[in-house]
Amino acid sequence: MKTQVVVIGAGPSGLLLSQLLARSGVDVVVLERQRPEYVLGRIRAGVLERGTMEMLRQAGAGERMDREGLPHDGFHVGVDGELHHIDLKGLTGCSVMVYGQTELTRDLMELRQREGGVIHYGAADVQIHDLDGARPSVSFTRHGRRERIECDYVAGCDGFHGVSRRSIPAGVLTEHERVYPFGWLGLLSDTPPVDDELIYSRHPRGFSLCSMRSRSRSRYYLQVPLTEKVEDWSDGRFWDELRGRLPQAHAERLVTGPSLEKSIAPLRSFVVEPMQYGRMILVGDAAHIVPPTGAKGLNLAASDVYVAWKLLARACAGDHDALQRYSPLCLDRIWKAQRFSWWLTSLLHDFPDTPMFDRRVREAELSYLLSSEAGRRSIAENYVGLPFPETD
Ligand code: RFL
Ligand code: PHB
Repeated sequence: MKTQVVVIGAGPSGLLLSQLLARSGVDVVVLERQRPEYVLGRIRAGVLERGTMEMLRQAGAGERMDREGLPHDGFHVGVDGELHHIDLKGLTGCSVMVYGQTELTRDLMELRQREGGVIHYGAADVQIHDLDGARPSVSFTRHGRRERIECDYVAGCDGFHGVSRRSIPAGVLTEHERVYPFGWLGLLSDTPPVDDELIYSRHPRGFSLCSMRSRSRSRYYLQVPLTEKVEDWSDGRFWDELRGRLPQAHAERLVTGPSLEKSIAPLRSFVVEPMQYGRMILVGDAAHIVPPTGAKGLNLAASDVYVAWKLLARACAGDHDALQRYSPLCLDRIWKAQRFSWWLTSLLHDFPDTPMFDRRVREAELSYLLSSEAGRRSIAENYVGLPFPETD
């Protein structure tokens, strides 16, 4: 088998990149380890930046998002029981869209299928060969048979635990990492959201986030120590703890119900440099992870896809040096999003063992920023998303 680009991973990055490349006339094959139902079962991101929305529309996958997504012109920050409003629209002229990653993935999957895209699900033991030569290939096992695809380029879109990053020889990559001493316990329920807008709250008992998927489906998160087990959190315990961290009026009107999903995600900041080796580039979570506080993970994946799409299309048209520009173009925006996600996480979460002086300074920083229009604008600019890199 032969193709121009092999995309490894059919999460949001792999699906969106393959769709855009195919529309630009590039021949693409996608290899995904899991079954489609498994990929759709992962409950993850909920907030899309303007640039991400625009990419989905360009890919021809924006119709249901525009119909069913919930545009949000602002969000709230709760500090010890008091709400502060960040007016995204007023401060930046931009809004964000609440539309679940599951829905976005479903839209892209169906579109790829309708347009005849090749996605091999259940591709086991993917191995990447000859990345530093002119003719790489990717082998995998499917239906008990080993198969091999020759290609010009490989796009590693296989997430943090994927095979692409690990296939780069030792000594080439530098990894930057910060692991946080807590995780997020998430709960999804068919209950109306407690507020029209998202609420990110700081509280002595720990951070909480009230988010949503629709007007009748809510997504809530609680900061929990890494030692917690999801089995120890009955729905009742979750709702009681959330009520305890919300401002009183919200606690009183919180509508509770049985959970549809409950899971704990550890928080991590991670960046690998460079994001390209020979004829392979790393895209999305394969190259970087942010703590979810700034809602940046999926959106960073989308801006990587934008650069990858433009440069791979150019490389496939004969400009073989185009990929050299991928890493520097992406990393500038990635580090700015890393900074914002780390900073918001630091301000809003409770860090055990923090000296009192440091706690008081952090409280003063948050209080200052929320009371200053310049401070709120800085938060808003980062939240709605910094401009995409210029690829021309
Ligand atoms: P994914 O989604 O991990 O997809 C990678 C795909 O690759 C497959 N794969 C392989 N395939 C073949 N061979 C192998 N060896 C393979 N190894 C892996 C996997 O099965 C999978 O299908 O990475 P991608 O596409 O880069 O997308 C990244 C996003 O999923 C991620 O950044 C976001 O979910 C992060 N995130 C959020 N991002 C936002 O922009 N806004 C948010 O509001 C937001 N909230 C969140 C989040 C992530 C969370 N968790 C659980 C980590 C909230 C949470 C709780
Ligand atoms: C979500 O709805 O899952 C969500 C929203 C905003 C975040 C993180 C997660 O910052």
